[in-house]
Amino acid sequence: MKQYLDLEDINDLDGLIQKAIALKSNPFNHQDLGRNKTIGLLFFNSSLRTRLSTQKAAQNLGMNVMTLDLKTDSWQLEFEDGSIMDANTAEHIKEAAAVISQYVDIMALRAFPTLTDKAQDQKETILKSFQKYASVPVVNMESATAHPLQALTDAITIVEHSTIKRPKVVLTWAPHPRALPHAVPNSFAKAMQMMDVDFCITHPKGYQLNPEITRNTRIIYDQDEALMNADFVYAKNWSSYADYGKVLCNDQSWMITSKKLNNAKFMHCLPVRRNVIVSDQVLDSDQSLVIQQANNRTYAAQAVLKELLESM
Ligand code: SN0
Repeated sequence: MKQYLDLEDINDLDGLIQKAIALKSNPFNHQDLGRNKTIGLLFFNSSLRTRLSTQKAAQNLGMNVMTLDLKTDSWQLEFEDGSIMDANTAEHIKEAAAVISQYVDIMALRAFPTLTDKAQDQKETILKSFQKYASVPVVNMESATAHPLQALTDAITIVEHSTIKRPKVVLTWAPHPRALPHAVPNSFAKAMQMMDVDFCITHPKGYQLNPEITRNTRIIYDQDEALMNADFVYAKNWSSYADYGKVLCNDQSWMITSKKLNNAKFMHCLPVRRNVIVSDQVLDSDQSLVIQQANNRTYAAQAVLKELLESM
């Protein structure tokens, strides 16, 4: 593996899931692989799980870790080619990415979407600029349109907790007071399309994800119908894609309750708004996998970093 920008960078998803599960049993087996190698974790946005689990994954492989909060601790970066930099941006991505590449062996980046400029978000300007001007592998820790480390985690969690060969997996939209990105549902949908699962998506009208991502996946507008006989229910809010970045619906009847969940397992990437996205009763029950899911973030990241280190 030469980079991990999106799920397309995975050759064999089933194989990578098994490698991650093996790392979970023996996390310190490859300490020599990362010796004298450094990962740089670069954040434009907040993080809890991604920052700590990626650091832990790197440390498990014997790597050194450096973290930089680009939004508060560094210079404001310019991404436009040919720009006359006489306003707020102090450093061009050309210099920044080249310089950081001399300090690290792998660069990991978090850069959320604007949710106002659809064209810029769809182009993945920030992630792609880092990739273009960096001379080391780049890992996506959630970009404008994708969160592939989360999706790999979700795939691992479903494989670990499946009791049948082809489980039914439902991705359901849930309400939220703020406008949230499409990265998590996009990547989850892509991962499910790569697996042998019975997958469907349910959301209110107006909340269609990018059709290039949902492709042939069944969309069911009636949430009760979609949830029927589900084995895994993955809840997530996202803002409208068509009416870009807008909150069109706040219908609390879309919140996941124990009654709606029935016998299914509950999944969410976290952070989750209690009693908005999902009821306390669900989150506090044995049917919730959110804590186990967050634990798997370490082994998903470790499996990816191991592939990158082995390709150097
Ligand atoms: C992010 C998102 O993409 O939806 C990160 C998820 C891993 N979530 C949020 O921004 C939630 C913030 C909130 O106010 O609840």
